[in-house]
Amino acid sequence: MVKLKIILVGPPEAGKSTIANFLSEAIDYTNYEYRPTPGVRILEFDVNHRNTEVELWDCSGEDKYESLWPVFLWNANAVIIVYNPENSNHIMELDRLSDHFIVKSMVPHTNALLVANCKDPTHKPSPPDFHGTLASITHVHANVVENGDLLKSSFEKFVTSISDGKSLINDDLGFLSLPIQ
Ligand SMILES: Nc1nc2c(ncn2[C@@H]2O[C@H](COP(=O)(O)OP(=O)(O)OP(=O)(O)O)[C@@H](O)[C@H]2O)c(=O)[nH]1
Ligand SMILES: [Mg+2]
Repeated sequence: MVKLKIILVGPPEAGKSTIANFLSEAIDYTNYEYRPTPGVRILEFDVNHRNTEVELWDCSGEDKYESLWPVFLWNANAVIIVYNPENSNHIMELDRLSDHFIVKSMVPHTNALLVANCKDPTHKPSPPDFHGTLASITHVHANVVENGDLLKSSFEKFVTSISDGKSLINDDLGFLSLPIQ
């Protein structure tokens, strides 16, 4: 059994909890009133029927929980950054998030995924012109309501690539994902 800790991070109201609920099939993900996640919520579920157990950490995007970022990152195998491409504040936040959760964390770039969560499916903004780390990681567009299948298949592919990579190395190397101070 391969166990993976995957953290979902990103600015407030980006849609992390909606995506976490959808992927884990935990509870209804549609039509719910926005309730900021207090700190973090941990969801456990199997993926791909291939002996992979995912521990998905649905992390709060609020600044007041920033002191918990090292806890979110502790022993993480992978990072998913969610943002709303229609929100310029979210786009401005991305460099800081990738710097902490990818660049300084030593989570390999292959274990990082950038998700543009378009809440309005009729509006397809062109992708921002990313540089550096953000340009080097896989970037997918998502809309759980309109195109959940695509999000689910992207997530499953991502999990498969991480668990394949993990089986090649010592499972106990999770400490490498600690941020460099
Ligand atoms: N229509 C639509 N609404 C969405 C979508 N994704 C998220 N929302 C709505 O956006 C709001 C915020 O979503 P959340 O998933 O709670 O946001 P979050 O990123 O977890 O926010 P924090 O916990 O504060 O960091 C909710 O009202 C959701 O219903 C989507 O794909 N389509
Ligand atoms: Mg949330």
